[in-house]
Amino acid sequence: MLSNEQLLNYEQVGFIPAVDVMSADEALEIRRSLEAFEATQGGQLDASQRSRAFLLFKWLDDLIRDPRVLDPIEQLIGPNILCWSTIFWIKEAGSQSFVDWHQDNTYWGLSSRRVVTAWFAISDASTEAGCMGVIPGTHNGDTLAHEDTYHKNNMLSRGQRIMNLDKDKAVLMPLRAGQMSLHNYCLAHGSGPNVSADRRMGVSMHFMPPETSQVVGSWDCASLVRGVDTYQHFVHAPRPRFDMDPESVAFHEKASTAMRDVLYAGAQQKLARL
Ligand SMILES: O=C(O)CCC(=O)C(=O)O
Repeated sequence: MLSNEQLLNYEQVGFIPAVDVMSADEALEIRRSLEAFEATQGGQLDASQRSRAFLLFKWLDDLIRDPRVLDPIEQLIGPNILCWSTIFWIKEAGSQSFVDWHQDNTYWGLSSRRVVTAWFAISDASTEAGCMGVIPGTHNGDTLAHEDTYHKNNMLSRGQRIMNLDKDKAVLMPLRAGQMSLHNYCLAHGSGPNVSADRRMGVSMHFMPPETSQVVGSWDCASLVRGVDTYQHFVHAPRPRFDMDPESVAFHEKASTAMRDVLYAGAQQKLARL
């Protein structure tokens, strides 16, 4: 559980840097499951498999419902919780991949400013490996101007980045495998390349209160992971009974396409990144 001090600090700075979720051994089991799947298709995940993969992998559906993840989320947004999406962030050892500074509320079409990202470290996300950094307090200000760069190494859909950002106050959030960081999705955040000898493997989970609505896409879905949803603004996603359950895989196609349409709304190019 988060302390009162952590909760107060979250309101002010917009993030909580390192919360223990599980042991490194348990995280390694997750890594093994993911890498076993990657191996079945001869390498890395496809773009569409990066997003909303809780519809593909039972272990990820379990993670978005894990009390060790949800208890802190409940303290931040209340007892009724929808998971809008998950996204894999995998940087290969020595890769130049980076995530430029951005605020997610700019692109996700969600009406709420209270969406929380839990970024879970499947492998160590050290400073060397390109852990995430944040600019404290930016969640409380205006949404900053972004530009689409389509930079080849930027892992974001459009290679977007905040223009004219003062990065002097940036804080890095290194995590050990099995820990998560929490941040408000309006907070400016990003990460550098992975210069370590191991893959940096993480999955972000995006939680919102059910009064949230989708204001860009005409159809959207979410998973009810705790409590009740009296608003029904999102179609509730099915749960996979096992990895690659054909019913939830079929739903994933619609769900990941809908998310992609929202992320690329108004963009000049659609890249195969998400
Ligand atoms: O993995 C990263 O470095 C960035 C992740 C991110 O942008 C997010 O979780 O919203």
